[in-house]
Amino acid sequence: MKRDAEIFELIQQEEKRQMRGIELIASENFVSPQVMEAMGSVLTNKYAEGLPGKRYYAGCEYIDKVETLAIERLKELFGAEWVNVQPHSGAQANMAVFLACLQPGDKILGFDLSHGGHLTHGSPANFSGKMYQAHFYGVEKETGRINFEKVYKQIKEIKPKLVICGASAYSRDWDYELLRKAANEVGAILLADISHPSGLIARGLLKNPLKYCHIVTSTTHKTLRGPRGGVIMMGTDFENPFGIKNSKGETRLMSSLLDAAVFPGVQGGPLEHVIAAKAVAFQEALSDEYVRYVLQVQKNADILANCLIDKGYHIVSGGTDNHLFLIDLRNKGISGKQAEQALVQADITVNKNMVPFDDKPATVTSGIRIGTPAITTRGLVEKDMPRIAEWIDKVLTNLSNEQVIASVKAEVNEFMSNYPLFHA
Ligand code: DSN
Repeated sequence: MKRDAEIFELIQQEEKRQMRGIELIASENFVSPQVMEAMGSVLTNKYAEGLPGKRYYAGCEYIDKVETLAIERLKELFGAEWVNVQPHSGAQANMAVFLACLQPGDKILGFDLSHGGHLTHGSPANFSGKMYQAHFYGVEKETGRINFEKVYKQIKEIKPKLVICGASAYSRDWDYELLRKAANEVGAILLADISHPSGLIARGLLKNPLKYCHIVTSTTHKTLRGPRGGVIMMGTDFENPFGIKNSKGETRLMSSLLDAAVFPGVQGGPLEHVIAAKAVAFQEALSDEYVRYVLQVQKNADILANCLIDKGYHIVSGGTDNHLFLIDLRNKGISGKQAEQALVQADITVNKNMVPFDDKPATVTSGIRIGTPAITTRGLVEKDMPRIAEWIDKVLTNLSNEQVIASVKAEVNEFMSNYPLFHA
């Protein structure tokens, strides 16, 4: 068959784009060659609806071993007692949890999207806000941080059926213990969506919610550095203390309700090539090299945030505990959209992002989000952060000066030509 020159040419162009730029989108990363090899394997040819040992299709003897390895490695990585590795994405992992635990119209309480939360935590634009009665908590105006005592009180007042913690743009750690205390007092289920910091949590750099939350979801492609996808995990809350029933009205263990919510609830056949790549990434994440990697991600984020503070930028909450931070650009008189557009001209990729109490719409925003997982995978370390801050500042203070932006782009391209996509 004739090779599809058009598509492969575009893939090559995308590879060049990734190679020449500084990737600061906090949710992106570069996978290892073996993760990519597993994703591009013959496993994509196989249907395997069901779970290992309980499939609706024949010929799953190798697939079963692959998925079992993914399950075992993920359990070890987070200290989980039960996991499901089939969700195609973080959004679908969350959807499965909602389907298993809630009835339409039930109250949920999540972190406000405009303060750093996620669409699937109750946004009116998402199924979670359309099908359930969504309430929100946010950060304090003065500190840019969540006041967990206040959230505790909100849980007691609202009495939601599900409390969601976790964010896509929050740079501080979470008080899972206090949230669980409040959840227990009102009989709520506590879900942590750790999609962003999961790699740092896995290797002990941040608190592990599996100790306190009934259910934990994550994507696998951010700090965890695996293929695009999702997972669901549980620590010890198997008993279904809430007496949730399945579609036949029978009380079931939470784990089997969640399995059934993934398939046949919200998905069909699992992507076994992606599950194989997840297994490879989980094994990588169990290695000593990966501990060094996540430590470096955290150090790079801290140093980059401080270099930008020194240049007069306002970092929401004053810094970071994890892999990312938000810059509130209002004191610089520019919007997130302008900043994003100018930086990408210099091959520095960030995303515009709402900041807490933003007065601009989501299509414009007053901020940008910056993360270090991808540049750290390429091999950048502490000494490189001042230079990146210098380039960012140069672009943002010369927004309409094409010559200055072109000179930064040339320096960025020259600098990044020294680094492979995946620094082993
Ligand atoms: N789009 C992801 C992020 O950038 O954080 C969240 O789904």
